[in-house]
Amino acid sequence: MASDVVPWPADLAHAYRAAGCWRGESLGAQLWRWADDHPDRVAVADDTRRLTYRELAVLADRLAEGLDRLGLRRGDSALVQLPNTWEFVVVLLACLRADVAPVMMLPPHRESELGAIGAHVDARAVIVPGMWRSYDHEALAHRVLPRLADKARVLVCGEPRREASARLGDLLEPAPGDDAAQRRERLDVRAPTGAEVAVFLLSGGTTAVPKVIARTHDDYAYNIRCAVAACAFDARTVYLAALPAGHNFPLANPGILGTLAAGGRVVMVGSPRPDAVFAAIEAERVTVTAAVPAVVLRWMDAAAATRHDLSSLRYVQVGGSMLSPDVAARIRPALGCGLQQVYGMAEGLICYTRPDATDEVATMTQGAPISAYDELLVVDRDGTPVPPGGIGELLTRGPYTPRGYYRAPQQNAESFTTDGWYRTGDLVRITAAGHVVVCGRVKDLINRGGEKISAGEIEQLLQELPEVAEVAAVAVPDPMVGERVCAVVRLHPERSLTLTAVRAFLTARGVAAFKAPEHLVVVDQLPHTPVGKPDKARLRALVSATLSDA
Ligand code: OOB
Repeated sequence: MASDVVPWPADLAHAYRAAGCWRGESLGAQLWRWADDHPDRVAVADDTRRLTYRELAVLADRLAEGLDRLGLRRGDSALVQLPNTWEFVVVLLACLRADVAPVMMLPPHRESELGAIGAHVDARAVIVPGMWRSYDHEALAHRVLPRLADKARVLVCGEPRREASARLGDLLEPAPGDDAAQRRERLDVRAPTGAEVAVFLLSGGTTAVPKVIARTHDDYAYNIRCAVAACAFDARTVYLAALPAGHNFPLANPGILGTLAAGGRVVMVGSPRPDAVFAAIEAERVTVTAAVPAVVLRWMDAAAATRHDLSSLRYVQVGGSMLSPDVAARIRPALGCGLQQVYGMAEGLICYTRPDATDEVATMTQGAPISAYDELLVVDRDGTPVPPGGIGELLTRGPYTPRGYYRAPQQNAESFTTDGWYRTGDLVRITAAGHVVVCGRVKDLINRGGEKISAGEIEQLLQELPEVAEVAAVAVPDPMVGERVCAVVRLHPERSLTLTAVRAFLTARGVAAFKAPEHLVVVDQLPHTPVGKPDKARLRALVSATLSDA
């Protein structure tokens, strides 16, 4: 595995260790430190179960050995596609204890995503919920098995319907003579080093060649510590995970792992719908939660009429896509809590406005980096640094921003400079006080309510349609979700195509539903750039003119 992960240069790795950023301790080993410190405190709750820190550690260890019995070995990986439930947290920690890297898939992903990513990482297992929202994830998992490693297994959280699947509940049961202390020792002995892969995150806008980010124990643990400090999480923190837990934001910024590291309580809720979220806030006295702008807008609309008591909520953290200053300013009046803006990415860099920020900073900026070792550089199209305060593409490096994607040398040549800077594809300016303001982007993706959709992926798929001569996918601004996908197509002579047909085709190809175009514009000619690529700027103008006429 090691050679597939681009390492930090040796001198920097040494410096990060010397500075105490990287401690050489696995994330799994930390679990027992937390459990020893406060065994009886509630660590995780959902609407079916509450687990203390000690129960969580015992269950995670049991499952870690269960994964071993299923044939998963140190250094293997497993696709994890679970909704926000207590089991998600147990599975995550079991993987970290077993040195099996979880690949953080999302519940809407289908064959296309699970297959491509599972093949890319050579996954040894798929961990799914069985039935979830009327969809059979167990059947989905079995369909993708042929693309995964030899003898890969399906593990079902719930009641499996096929004999070949393993049942998560069975692996959580104590075996005769179950001895937590001995098991803990057995697992401690095989604990990974800091440099090994802890989790695989998916990059926003996964392309045909999946962009998978290997986060090491050292780098992720450091990221989590810095996020906890920047957000002042502590033992009194009650964090509600309402966004899909596999995203870097709710997973570790500070999210689930940061709350546990701080000794607080994590509350898992299966949907970001206002009714579910408000009920959980009231029931658990939630103090902080995270949302993308599209979700916080729904909460704000619903809050006026709610009968639930939201008074425990101190902050809502908002990030993942553009938040307008106007919406930002309405959060406190609508929800009765403060706003913390977050600008971050699965690739590493995380910025926050701090809890004690002035209203102006909290509403107008996306905050400052969490580590003094984060390097930020704003450059123009030629890669030349712009003058202070100027707008340009943000490049970044640092102790928790890996130097390349996993097994993707060609993609890396594009996405990273030769001296290791990650090209975020975001247009930003940095204020005199050091706060980042996101102004736009140069990368070709569509940000639909925080879910990133690669234009290239949609174009490649739609090009398979026999009716389509040429296609471009562009973002259409939307007041609720920020952006929606619009497919602009030139058809072969005498052919026709409807939006319904486009969407049905993508469903049949096993593509996550959130990626399907919500607008279709048929044109006689696509505008091109001088090098012959579809001219996205002109296309966006054309689409907004066409749709506003309609
Ligand atoms: C988060 O992570 P990803 O990997 O899904 O997406 C990263 C991209 C950024 O490059 C940027 O284009 C966009 O999402 N983004 C924002 C933003 N935060 C992220 N665009 C405008 N304003 C913001 N505040 O989205 C993510 C990961 C960790 C924490 C928070 C968000």
